[in-house]
Amino acid sequence: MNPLDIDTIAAFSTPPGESGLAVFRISGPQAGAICDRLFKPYGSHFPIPSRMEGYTMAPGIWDGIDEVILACFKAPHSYTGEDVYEVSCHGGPAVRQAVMESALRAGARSAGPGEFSRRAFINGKMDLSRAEAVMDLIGAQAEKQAEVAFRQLQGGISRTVRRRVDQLYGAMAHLEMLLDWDEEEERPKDRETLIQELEEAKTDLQKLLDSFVSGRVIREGLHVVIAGSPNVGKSSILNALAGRDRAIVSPIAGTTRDTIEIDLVLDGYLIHLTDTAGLAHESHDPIEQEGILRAETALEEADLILWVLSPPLLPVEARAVEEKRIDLLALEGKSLLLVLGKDDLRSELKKHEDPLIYQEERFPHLPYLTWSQKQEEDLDRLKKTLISFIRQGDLEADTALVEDTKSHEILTHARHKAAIERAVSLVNKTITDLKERLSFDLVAITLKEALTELTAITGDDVSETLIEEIFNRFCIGK
Ligand SMILES: Nc1nc2c(ncn2[C@@H]2O[C@H](COP(=O)(O)OP(=O)(O)OP(=O)(O)O)[C@@H](O)[C@H]2O)c(=O)[nH]1
Ligand SMILES: [Mg+2]
Repeated sequence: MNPLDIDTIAAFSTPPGESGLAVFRISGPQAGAICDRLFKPYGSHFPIPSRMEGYTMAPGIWDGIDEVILACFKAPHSYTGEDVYEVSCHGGPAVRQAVMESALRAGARSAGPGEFSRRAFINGKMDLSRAEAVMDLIGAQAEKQAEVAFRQLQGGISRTVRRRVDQLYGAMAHLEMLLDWDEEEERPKDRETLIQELEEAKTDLQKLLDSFVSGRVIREGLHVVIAGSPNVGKSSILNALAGRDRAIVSPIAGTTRDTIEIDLVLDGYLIHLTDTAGLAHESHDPIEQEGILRAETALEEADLILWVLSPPLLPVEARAVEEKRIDLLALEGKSLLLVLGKDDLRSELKKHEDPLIYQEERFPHLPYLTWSQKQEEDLDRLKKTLISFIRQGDLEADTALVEDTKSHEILTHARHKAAIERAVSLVNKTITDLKERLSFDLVAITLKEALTELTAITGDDVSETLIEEIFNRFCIGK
């Protein structure tokens, strides 16, 4: 595109409100000329690339309103690959408005969401998965989220995917060589070698897919829901994990009537924790019924359910209803941890009232944890179990033995996962077609489709609509 056809965009990179400083960015061919009109240097010259210089705002309506620092990054050595000017001004509403209005008046256009990053992508400064990582890094609330985003930003996923793409291109080259030969010249060994190459690529892609379970949880946070009958100690568990009295706790059954959601960070991992209204087995109170409905919705969205069973155990009829509910959740493939609560009362209980014996008899297949809010080590154990679940998808793994997120590449985006899944299924089809002795030109078409899926992850081969969709999710000023 002719550089004269590209307009110059401007936006604040810092959020609205009062702050010590605010950062304003201008990118495009006219960025220098616009700044020339807007700011008067303290010294005699315009900024030297990549050096901070002091300015006042130039005469005009906003004359004398602020002193700013300008940093200039000349194309192509900038975030967007264009000329970029970064203005640090004071971060109040009037100054922000002054800077923005002056820039627009001087010929800049207000940048849309993600437009700076979109330009960086178009100018080859970063690929699509790295651009997505920029957003993840900005949105990261917990250390591990930031860690995986930063690794993606450094090109971790791009490199892994490109290695797999090269692998498939290798197979493609092999296939094209065979295509040029006569059918009679084909040896069975050629097909076998090709199948082997494709099998290797498939295994590597599958390995990457397997990392998505923990990758998604790290990126989005783990949704943990505390559920069970009324008065079993659910809210007390939420408060213990939160380290503060967030939910009301009382000996009256039905204290929690609505779902209570909090975010907490454990060992750098983000957890969305939800306390629910006790699942009363018979209720005619419309508010309680609504609470139970909300609890059921939370259960549907949970990655992990802490089902609390505490003494006294329920009467037989209600117990059967609860057991059915737990069985159903397990059948649906939900991850369940039975929390055998009020463990401090166990020594006073008769055998038929003991939750531990009950669990062994009725739910021997489900993982469990004994819990008392009066035993400090129980909180530690519960936290460790949650961390091991995030890292390994396993409630009983030893956290000391579990690999850390740094040790291998992790897939965190649903978009990447879906593309790899499609690629795996296409590679599979290629293998089957080769085994069924389909002609090489047909096999090549399927393999090409698999390659297209993978290159869409890095954006090497991607539709305009997808680019639009991805960058529209960005914030303004990035
Ligand atoms: N002995 C003992 N009592 C506990 C423990 N945990 C909670 N309790 C008590 O059990 C009662 C109910 O606790 P909550 O945390 O409000 O129980 P809940 O399951 O949230 O109850 P609802 O919101 O009514 O469904 C309170 O009196 C708590 O003090 C525990 O570990 N040991
Ligand atoms: Mg409660």
